[in-house]
Amino acid sequence: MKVLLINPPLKSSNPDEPVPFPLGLGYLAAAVRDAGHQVTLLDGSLGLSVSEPHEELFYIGLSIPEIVTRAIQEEPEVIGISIPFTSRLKVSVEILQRLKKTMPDVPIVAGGMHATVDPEALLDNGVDAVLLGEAERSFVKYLHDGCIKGDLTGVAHHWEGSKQIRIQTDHITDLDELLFPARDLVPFETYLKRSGGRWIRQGLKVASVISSRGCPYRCTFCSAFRVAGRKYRKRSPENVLAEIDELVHRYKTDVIAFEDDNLTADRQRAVDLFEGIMERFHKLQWITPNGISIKNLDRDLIQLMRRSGCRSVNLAFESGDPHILQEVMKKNLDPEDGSRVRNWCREAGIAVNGYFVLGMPGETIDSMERTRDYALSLDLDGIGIFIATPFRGTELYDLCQREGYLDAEYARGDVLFQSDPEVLHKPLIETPWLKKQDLVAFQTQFDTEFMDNFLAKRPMARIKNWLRPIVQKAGWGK
Ligand code: B12
Ligand code: SF4
Repeated sequence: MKVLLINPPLKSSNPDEPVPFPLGLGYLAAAVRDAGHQVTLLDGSLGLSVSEPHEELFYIGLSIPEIVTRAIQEEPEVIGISIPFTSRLKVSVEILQRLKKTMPDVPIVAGGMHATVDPEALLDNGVDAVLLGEAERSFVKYLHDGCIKGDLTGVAHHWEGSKQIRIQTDHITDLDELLFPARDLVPFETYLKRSGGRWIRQGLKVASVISSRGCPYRCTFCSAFRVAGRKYRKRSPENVLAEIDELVHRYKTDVIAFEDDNLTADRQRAVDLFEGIMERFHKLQWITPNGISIKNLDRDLIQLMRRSGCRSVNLAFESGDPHILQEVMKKNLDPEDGSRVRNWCREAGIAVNGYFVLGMPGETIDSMERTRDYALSLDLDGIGIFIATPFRGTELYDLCQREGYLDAEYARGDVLFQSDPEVLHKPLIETPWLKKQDLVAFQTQFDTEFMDNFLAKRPMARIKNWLRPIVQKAGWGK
């Protein structure tokens, strides 16, 4: 069969946003090709960045008419569209409705994180089937038998006038059985050219790798378990090293970005993997942009990480308020744990970027001040301060809906409104303890204070920051 896989365009406040290779579609394409089908991967996020009138965000990627034209040229028998983020649902729905109009006989299948947690909305908007969760196996089965025959689980589709949803009952147990993502189906060098600059120097070639799936923890704002489950499944170090080998030798990658949900949940596997990297790839650097669990780090492991090329870690500190951290976020973490790990990283020479979330239910100005003071005390090398977003499929969403904390329009369930990236950029929770405008003002002030503090302690960074607008204006460094 001729299968066309589409990754939708994205929106970002940064026109130079690094565009990552869509790993999920890469895994899927490899599995489908191996089953004898002809696959094309059309990445709609590879393209120009365009600022749109009256919008705060830049549109990054191909326009919808361009995507439709390319799709028609491919003459596919099945189209698959990936919806990993809620923020890409709106544009995905626009694309698939146009495709349905132009090619009404071609079945459209959706998958990815948002599709998994909200399949009904997609069925209402023109999708023929949604494959829920991991889909390397189910997509191959679907292409063979459709939704009805066989033993397909993890699917949502229309059946005899109503929607039928069969949840995914099994995950792939041996991840080494999976083929490496089909990076050869795309101009992979283009991603590498646009990959630096986020948490690592611009100009370095960064490629993402997932070395394990699943996370046993239960953070209330997280939906990762809806696709990958709570059971930690890991690839063998040899299997991961073979993929890194391909990235280093075939694609000349400088940096590996591990995007695992929980890279070091199995300590011995982590040790074997890092020792393998140290022995085989002397110049390779690696980072953890998705965050790495503070709970699963110790001094010896951190020292080994540094020796094996780890240059920076992103740590999910989340909050400096013990109540918010433990009772509201259910992080099973103490701020003290974070400070200790931060010190071990400093000792080892690993830079630390910190993630924080403000505005969870129960958050007050006082608790946010505790978080800000905590963050400043950590003397971080970089920071991401996020406003809590109640994504579907999370405990946070259910709690806010139950308690009436959700923004009224967001709660109404209008799919296009709910998934508008402009909307998702703003606070969507209002509680008796904290007003939205106070939350936004605090976030801005926190960001400024962090930057002032950071620049005061780092003279070189101060000079670079001062030169940046001049360099940008002159067009150097591009
Ligand atoms: C890597 C990653 C990123 C990377 C890059 C992702 C990419 N390639 O585009 C970066 C750093 C850019 C990123 C950014 C963000 N991320 Co992120 N990210 C992830 C992470 C850790 C892993 C995704 C991944 O590669 N998984 C591995 C592959 C194998 O799995 P997969 O993509 O799900 O694909 C499988 C299935 O879903 C399915 N599938 C996928 N596509 C399709 C298509 C079809 C047709 C079918 C049938 C099946 C199918 O089959 C695949 C193979 O099994 C996930 C957590 C997670 N575990 O999902 C969060 C996650 C997806 N991110 C999340 C969020 C919130 C964000 C940000 C909004 C964070 C922020 N505040 O800035 C931004 C938004 C980016 C944007 N502008 O749109 C949330 C999403 C919540 C939501 N509903 O939107 C997640 C779930 C994390 C969480 N803790 O909740 N992210
Ligand atoms: S540790 Fe990370 S992946 Fe695991 S539940 Fe918490 S946020 Fe999700």
